[in-house]
Amino acid sequence: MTDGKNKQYRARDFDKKRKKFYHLVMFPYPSGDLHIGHWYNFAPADIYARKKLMEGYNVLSPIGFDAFGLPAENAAIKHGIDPETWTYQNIKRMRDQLKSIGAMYDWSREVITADPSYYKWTQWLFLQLYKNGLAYRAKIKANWCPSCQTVLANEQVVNGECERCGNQVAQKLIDQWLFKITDYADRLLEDLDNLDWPEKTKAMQRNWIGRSPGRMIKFPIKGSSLSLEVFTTRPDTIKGVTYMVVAPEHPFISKLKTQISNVKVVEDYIKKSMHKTERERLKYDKSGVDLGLKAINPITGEKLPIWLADYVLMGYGTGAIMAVPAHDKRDRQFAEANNLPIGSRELTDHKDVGQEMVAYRLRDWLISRQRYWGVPVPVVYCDNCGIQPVDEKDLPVKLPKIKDYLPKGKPPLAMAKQWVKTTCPNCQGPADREVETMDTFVDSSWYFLRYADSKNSKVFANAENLKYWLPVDIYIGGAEHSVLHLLYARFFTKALYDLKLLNFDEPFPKLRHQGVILGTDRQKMSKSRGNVIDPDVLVAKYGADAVRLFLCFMGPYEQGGSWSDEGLQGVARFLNRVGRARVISKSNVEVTQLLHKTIKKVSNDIESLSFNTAVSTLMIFQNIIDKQGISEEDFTAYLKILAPFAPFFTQDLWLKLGKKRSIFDQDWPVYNEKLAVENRAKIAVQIDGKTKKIIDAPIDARRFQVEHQARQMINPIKAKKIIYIAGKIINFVVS
Ligand code: ANZ
Ligand code: ZN
Repeated sequence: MTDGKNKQYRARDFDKKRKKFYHLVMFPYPSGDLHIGHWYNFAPADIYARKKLMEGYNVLSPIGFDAFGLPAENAAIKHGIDPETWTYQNIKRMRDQLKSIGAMYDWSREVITADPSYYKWTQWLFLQLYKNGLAYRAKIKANWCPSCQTVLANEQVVNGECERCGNQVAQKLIDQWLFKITDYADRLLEDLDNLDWPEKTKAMQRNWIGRSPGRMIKFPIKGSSLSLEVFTTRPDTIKGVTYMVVAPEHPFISKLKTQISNVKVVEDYIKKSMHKTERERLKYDKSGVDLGLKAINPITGEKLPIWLADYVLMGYGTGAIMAVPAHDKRDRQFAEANNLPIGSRELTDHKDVGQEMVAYRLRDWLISRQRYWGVPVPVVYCDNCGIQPVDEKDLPVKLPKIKDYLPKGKPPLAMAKQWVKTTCPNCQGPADREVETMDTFVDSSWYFLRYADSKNSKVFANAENLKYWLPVDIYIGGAEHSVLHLLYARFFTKALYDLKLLNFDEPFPKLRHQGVILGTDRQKMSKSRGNVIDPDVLVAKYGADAVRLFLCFMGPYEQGGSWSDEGLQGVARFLNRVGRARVISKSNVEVTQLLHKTIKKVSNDIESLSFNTAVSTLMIFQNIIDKQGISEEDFTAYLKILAPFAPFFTQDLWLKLGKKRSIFDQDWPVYNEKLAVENRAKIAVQIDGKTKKIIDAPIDARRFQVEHQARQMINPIKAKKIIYIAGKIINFVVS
């Protein structure tokens, strides 16, 4: 049903009859093993896609592989396998595993970011950014792992140590490629307001961008024509300034070197702080050195000592501050530690001192990787012409085969001597290729565009296809991507919009995150705890449909839940009962009414990704028909709404009933509003007779359904007894 040759799930470009629906899940990294977390993202998301298909949409539900990155290279170093072989073997295995989920992927559009046919366009997009001033090379301080011999991104540094090898990370100034995402800080911030995203995710992005409006104030330096510029959010505290602080990297220091008395001490201090990571500096040891220089307060005329201290960061504001110990806690601690005056608390109305300035926490995006298994940065270095972009017609710059993947101070690509030697596209003289590769976040910042036209070899995607399919209608994936991936993809989209390559500037207007699955012990799944669930084993034993259903039933999709083997067996029994349903000539009124209520509830629940309540609604319906039987007409409708949850099982039954073709070619059942009216009740959820929450449930809801709903809101860990008064109260007796 879901194999690659089946054309049933191929999305059709420019379908005139149906509205498009672009349904997207975050593509996996081909680690070689599809785990239950992947299942939890993909299986319930597929239920949504299948319902859209049955509702008559032209659904695009693509899948691919985010195939570059370190694990392949580390496997190569450890086991001597070529990263390409390792990656493509894993992809082959994961394709089969993905097919076992029973998702309606359009495999004809599969993308693999490590394929030259894909990364040709990653390189092309890089060149567009480069030619428009959005990609640049600069000497910047980077986290350097002396053991891996490579630069690390901030998120790869955990407590000052390399995430991979655990070695102490050092700081090193090196030339690197960056994308100018800071140019987009304001738009990335403002446009969040219009996105239908989880509030928490938006808050994290706001925080990451960290926009802070304040003022830039100049303090003249005594005995010099220079002045020191500070960034402050509290210009009204200027009368309380008792000293100034500059960051160790501040250019001011080399400019005034001749006037600094204790140069040796200052240089030692600078050297020490250059070894610290940013995180270590923020730990704040209150250390610093007095430069022996004086600044003049522009309001009071007071002379203020200028200190050097590494709690002030060069990358924020102006890299220098006015310190106000009477108002600022950190300044106060520093003053106390270094015998500096505390000063007055007096506030001034000189709010207009200096000039307006906005500081951002957001830094430019460092995309250089000194590793092998990534997209080569498509530029060359020419002795005459400097950095030159590779001619677009010469793309892709293919990764050469190499033997030794260990970085040795220089990136591994530097060892491919033949490959490195090339000619300059500008003067035709000898030139060297760039040996750095791009961060894999670059690959995943545009893959959703490629799906619109994944086989195109002339452009990254045809403009008409892009216009038709994008933006994505719903994007579903893990909350761990709240900041980086989602921010970078938004940046790319905005930059390409400005370059007139796209006609929209937000890629994912609607985003949802699935929750996390805990083990049966309610702990995070991990190999060391031994509570990891292997989906392949479960699929072999219970079938994919049961696993899909249980993932839905386990808890609210966006919150997650804990695994339970009994729960899985429960949904498997439920499917058996559906298979044994007694089909009679005519349903009774109660069954038909309940069917329409069920259609309504399941339709709405899938729409809001409330898969758990949808499944319990289906189960309640099954309980009734177990007793009463059901007409073929009603049973057919029931099967259709069950189909997205259990695609294999329902399709089998569908054919057994003598129906033709696929159940997924059928229209989604429409409920009759008159039959579906539901009498609902407010039910008090109590612990020991005290009302904790009120839930809203159908008046005829079964006890287990109400209990299930109640348990999602409160946590009566050890209820001795549960008293249910139908339609009124559910009381968990705990003591
Ligand atoms: C004087 C002052 C008085 C300050 C006061 C704060 C409170 P946010 O809100 O995070 O933007 N600052 C400025 N640049 C800095 C840097 N590069 N490294 C460390 N600290 C820096 O913080 C802005 C405040 O952080 C600025 O306002 C400055 O201290 C400090 F009662 O100036 B304030
Ligand atoms: Zn040249």
